Amino acid sequence: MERTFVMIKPDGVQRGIVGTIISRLEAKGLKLVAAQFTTLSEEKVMEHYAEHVEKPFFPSLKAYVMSGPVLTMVWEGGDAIAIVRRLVGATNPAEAAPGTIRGDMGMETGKNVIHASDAPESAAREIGIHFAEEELVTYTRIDESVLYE
Ligand code: IDP
Repeated sequence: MERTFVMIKPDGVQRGIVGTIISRLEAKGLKLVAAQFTTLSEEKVMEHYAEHVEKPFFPSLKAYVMSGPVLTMVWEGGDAIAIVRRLVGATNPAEAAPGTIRGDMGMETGKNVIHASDAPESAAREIGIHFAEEELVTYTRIDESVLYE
């Protein structure tokens, strides 16, 4: 089982599509193991997006993700990191495939609705930034015995 960090960004919250996005992840078979509705501090944004701090778009990215509340979550499942990235779609919603969250629900890179970890190392790092170990809940979903071979 893998865990991945997912964040519904302020535009997703403002547009009232939090429930739709969660439904897609739940319906896929992924298990929600942590969630927090919060506004990101500057410190957390700098840490989370450390690889982008020097990029020209960073000031607008920082303003965007701090512009309102976000829903931070951890989802668990077999191959969860790659599966969630595929469900989320390409960074630019204008080019993201139909059927993906960004492809179906966004218009531009600067307002692309959702974040999801891109690799095991970034998932572990991002979960550690946003959650304490004891906030990750361990439980069995009742459909797990029919979801997996
Ligand atoms: P990802 O979110 O699909 O993993 P990254 O390249 O890691 O994409 O970029 C992180 C976030 O930074 C993007 O989701 C988007 O919000 C923002 N971003 C990336 N490139 C640009 C850009 O060229 N203009 C504006 N925002 C950008």
